[in-house]
Amino acid sequence: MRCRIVGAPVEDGAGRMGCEMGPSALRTAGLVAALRALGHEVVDMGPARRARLRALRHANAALKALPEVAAWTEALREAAYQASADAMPIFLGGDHSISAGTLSGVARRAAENGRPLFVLWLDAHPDFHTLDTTVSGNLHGVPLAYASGQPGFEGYFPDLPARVEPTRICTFGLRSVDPAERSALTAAGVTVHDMRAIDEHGAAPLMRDFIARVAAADGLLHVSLDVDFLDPGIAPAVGTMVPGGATFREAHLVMEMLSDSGLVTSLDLVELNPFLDERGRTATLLVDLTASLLGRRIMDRPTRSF
Ligand code: B3U
Ligand code: MN
Ligand code: MN
Repeated sequence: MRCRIVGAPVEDGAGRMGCEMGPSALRTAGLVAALRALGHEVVDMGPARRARLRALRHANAALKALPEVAAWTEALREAAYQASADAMPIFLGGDHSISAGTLSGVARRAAENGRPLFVLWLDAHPDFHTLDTTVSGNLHGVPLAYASGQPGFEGYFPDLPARVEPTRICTFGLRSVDPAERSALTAAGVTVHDMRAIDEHGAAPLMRDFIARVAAADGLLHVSLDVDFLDPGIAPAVGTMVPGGATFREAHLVMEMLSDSGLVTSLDLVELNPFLDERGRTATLLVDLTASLLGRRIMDRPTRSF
């Protein structure tokens, strides 16, 4: 497999600073070497560059950094479209607003190739606010709504070349959902496997069903991994700590099942805030999860010290 690493040092969409250092921390934690050790060709594209800012005014006074996030979306959409031509892009966030760009870029690629695009959204939050419904105004709360064509982004975010069909989205690990998001998710037909469902059924059968759907449709699969999918006890480097997240083994099992499926065509690693990390443990965990996604088996896990 050829992987293209694309840096997205963005923190404008988060409520606090630090995610800009995410790509550096993931590189320091050995992402490139880990993937090469698995036999993959890794091309590090370096950081993407933000597009030009446009003055934007919106009725929702809570919105923060709208021109910045819109400009990053434009740049990352292009970077994602290019990088997905001949490789599996791995986007290093950056806060989750980067997925507005990465998803719209890979969606355009999928549409041009005549393949349905599926999305696995591993996150405590659905990030399904629109510019009108967000209360915090932090734009890492909107990328999934934007990329799936929910209304209200026209004239602010770039026009969508192709939208992600909401019924092909599976959110996994949710445990913090705002009322406006809940009704929009239901109306749009997005699959929701919240933490309660994972507790009750286990991650494996839920993943197996979703993977079977993607395989049956001959789909492409974009995985978006927000650090807060993981329990804060194992992944402290995150701005918003939401208790009750995925365990170490639940998260690895998801990645191992995805690896076995051979279906994943693009990946986001987002919301790592290295300023809040403890001796690099969250960055290291993300590298190990990515290695599991790309073929590292449990019996191959080397001993690590922090
Ligand atoms: N839904 C809330 C909280 C949130 C979303 N994403 C994160 N936090 N990381 C919001 O601000 O929109
Ligand atoms: Mn998120
Ligand atoms: Mn989140």
